[in-house]
Amino acid sequence: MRVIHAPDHKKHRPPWEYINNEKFPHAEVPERIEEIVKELKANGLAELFVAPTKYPLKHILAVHHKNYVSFIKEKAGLNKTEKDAYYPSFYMMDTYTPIMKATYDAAVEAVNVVLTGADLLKKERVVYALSRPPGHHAENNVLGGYCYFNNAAVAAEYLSQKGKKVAILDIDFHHGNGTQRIFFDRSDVMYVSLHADPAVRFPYVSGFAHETGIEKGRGYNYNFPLPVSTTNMQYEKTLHKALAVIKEYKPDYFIVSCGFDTYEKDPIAAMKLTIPFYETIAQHIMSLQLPTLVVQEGGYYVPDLGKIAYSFTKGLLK
Ligand code: OKP
Ligand code: ZN
Repeated sequence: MRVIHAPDHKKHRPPWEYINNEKFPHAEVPERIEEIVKELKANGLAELFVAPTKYPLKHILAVHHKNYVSFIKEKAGLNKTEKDAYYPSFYMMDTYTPIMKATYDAAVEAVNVVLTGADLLKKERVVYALSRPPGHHAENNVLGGYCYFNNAAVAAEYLSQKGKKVAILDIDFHHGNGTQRIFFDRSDVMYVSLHADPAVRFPYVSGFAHETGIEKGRGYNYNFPLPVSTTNMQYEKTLHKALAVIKEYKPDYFIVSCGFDTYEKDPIAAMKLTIPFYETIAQHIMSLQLPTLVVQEGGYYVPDLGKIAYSFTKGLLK
């Protein structure tokens, strides 16, 4: 196993999110990732860490529209200090996802983190990519939900070349509308997601069970909306169903969009999963015995993020 981590994300620090015109301190802070790094290293896993290598922009452009990519680069450049925030006027789905001076570089680096992880799957059965900012809400030309470039989607597109099949399991509390949308018409990348019922939770507009794909992608998209206050036991039952679907698909690669905002103390979510249960989730994931790339998405209760990630990692290492 390898853990991929890079420093540039720390300069990307969105100050506020606006929810119904009200201003809240932003939940997606650099300390999230640094807390995970600290705890994994404190538990003797420091030697697993590797820095990412740089990849050409073409991998991002395979998933995102070129005007959208240059929009983020250009708007980031308009900010004079690291505290300036640009709330975009278009290419946006919400008021939670400002472009900061460091956003473009951080988002590019997050993609480098996951692509480095993808390449390491040649020799590792599992790789944990500590990507930040997260990615699963970003569509081809839409940013939102704290996401700019869809890290998991770029990795999936990269790994799906040469006729390979990729399955993405999204276990973040929120539905990954971006990932779903990007692969909705494709059969070579399957998207399977467990998340809080979008009728009442972000992103509201997608993640319903009847969304099963279109054209060639019909039957290759699975949504498992769950009650907002789902417990370990309920979650595990649905996880079994989701993994059965993936097993039957027989993918060559397995990407896990891994959010820890299903945790019982998460400040922006409401499920009831406990720290030891993340080890169980990871064990179930590893039971498929596929080359597995874990891509960090959300998770906002910073004081326990390290413990959650360590619990999850123990399951990956079993
Ligand atoms: C990003 B990821 C909370 C409002 C919703 C946006 C949530 C983005 C989640 N009261 N804020 O999927 O973890
Ligand atoms: Zn989330």
